[in-house]
Amino acid sequence: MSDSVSGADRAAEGFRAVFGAGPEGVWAAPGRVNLIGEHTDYNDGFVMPLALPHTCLAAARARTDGVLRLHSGDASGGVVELRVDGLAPVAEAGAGGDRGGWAAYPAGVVWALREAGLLSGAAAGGADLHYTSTVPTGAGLSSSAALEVVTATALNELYGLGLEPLRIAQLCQRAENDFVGVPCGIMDQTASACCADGHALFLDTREPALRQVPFDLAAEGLRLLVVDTRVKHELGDGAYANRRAACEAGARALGVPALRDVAYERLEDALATLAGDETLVRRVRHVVTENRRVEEVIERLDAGATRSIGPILTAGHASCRDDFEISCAELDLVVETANAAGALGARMTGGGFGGSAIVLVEEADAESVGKAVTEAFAAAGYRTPRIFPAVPSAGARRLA
Ligand code: GAF
Repeated sequence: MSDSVSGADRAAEGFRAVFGAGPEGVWAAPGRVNLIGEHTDYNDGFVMPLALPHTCLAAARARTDGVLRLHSGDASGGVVELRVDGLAPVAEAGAGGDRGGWAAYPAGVVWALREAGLLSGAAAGGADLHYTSTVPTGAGLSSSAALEVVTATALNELYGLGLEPLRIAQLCQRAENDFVGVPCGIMDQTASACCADGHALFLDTREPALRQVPFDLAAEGLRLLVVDTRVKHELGDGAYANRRAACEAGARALGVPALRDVAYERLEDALATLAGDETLVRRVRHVVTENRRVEEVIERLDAGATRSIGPILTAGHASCRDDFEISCAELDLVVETANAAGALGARMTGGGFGGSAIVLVEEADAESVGKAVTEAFAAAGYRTPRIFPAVPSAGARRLA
């Protein structure tokens, strides 16, 4: 029995224990790492995530009385009971700084479905959902997006809505932006909804358009390590919104709809226009060069030159660190140590200010590089990092 099948059994069992009868089905949605393209998604730019084998599972059953009952096997606090017709964004509901806890994410998805006019008749009846997740939380690996996407995927089938995965991702982003109040882009939800086994996902966020790019590391004798630094710096939340605002200001100053519209070949001209505002210069330079790095990585992967993406990943890290200023000492230490120990390349992944880095290594070097990072963390007095391989895995799906 595979892990996901036994996981589905456990999720169904958990559902039965909480709600007293079996679920109609069990669904899964993964966390992600981003190979390249950081803070480009809200600039109409390019990203290239891949799904992890770690998933959030939802065992679910439709109801007919307009009630939503949510339970997590990973959180304390019991069943959260809400009325579908009473759902209101967390900020409006006055839940304050805590954003309403974990249940705000699935509740936000139901709200987004309702706001999109998708919940009428039987679909307005509510549901019982029990969750259990193996996606590390607070590690920048999109545990929240996995929770949103598994909820939407389950309800899509339970209610027969016929939504495509990309539409599911958009509704989940709406839930996070407008219900929970986090101004994220579309990358994480799209990765969780749309990724394919053995592939990285090239997403042009403007169209939006998707392309599955073969990324079979094992066949090439390579490994992509995830290094979860196990730190999350407090300034992360406000700083994300601050970076987004800076990008919007940069686009306005340059007279373009989004920084996507600044061609890499015209970057120097654009930066000259912004001269005098050094922070804006750095922010714009990151986004424009990062979009170019995504294109370069795809060119190399299409040419079968996977090893040669290593230096591009490391250059991406330098840009995140120096121009976008979203790295931190722990992430920098991973990148420096891994590269010095023989990695092909490394970079922070996700929003930044803590969370995880990725390291591309020859399979034969994976252990020694991981050991070097762990020892460097011990020497610096940091918490022991959690290191595991990122195996490109499937997006959201039904398990049972
Ligand atoms: C977070 C956000 F949720 C994404 O939308 C993206 O902006 C990412 O940070 C940075 O690339 O994961």
